[in-house]
Amino acid sequence: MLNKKVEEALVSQIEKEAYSSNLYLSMAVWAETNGFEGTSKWFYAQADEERLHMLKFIKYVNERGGKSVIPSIEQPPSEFSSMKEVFAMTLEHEQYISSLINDIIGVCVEEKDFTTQTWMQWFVNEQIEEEASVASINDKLRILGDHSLYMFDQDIMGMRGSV
Ligand code: OFO
Repeated sequence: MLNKKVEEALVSQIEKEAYSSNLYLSMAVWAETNGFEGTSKWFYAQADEERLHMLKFIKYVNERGGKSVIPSIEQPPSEFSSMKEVFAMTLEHEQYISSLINDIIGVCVEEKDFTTQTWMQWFVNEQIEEEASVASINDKLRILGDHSLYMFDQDIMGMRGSV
């Protein structure tokens, strides 16, 4: 049976992953309606992965004797000023998610739930990959500058890590 505090921490992450998915859907829409087809594909794929993260939390909580609650989700921003802004926000968001994952692990340790702590390791690795992948996209954008966005958009799917 899942410890109450651990269950609460896991259930609160369901909303964060759902928000991540919708945030990236919103970015996909922005990219698609601004002519950046490659970038929109990247964000649609990213949104699908975030939904899978959400499902992982839902299933784990239920399997361990808890009960997942499906939350309402805050509306993400829909207007972005530039490609640079979109990816700077993405990196910041992933860093925020990594800090939440660490907090959940902190609760697991406090409550001596070492099974969930071990299970959470998958998310630790996932965040390492996602942060690295988005940071390298930000580097590429900085190097290319605003005048080579066509090339960037053509290349971006090749920069997808195994997330
Ligand atoms: Fe981006 O890994 Fe889930 O939120």
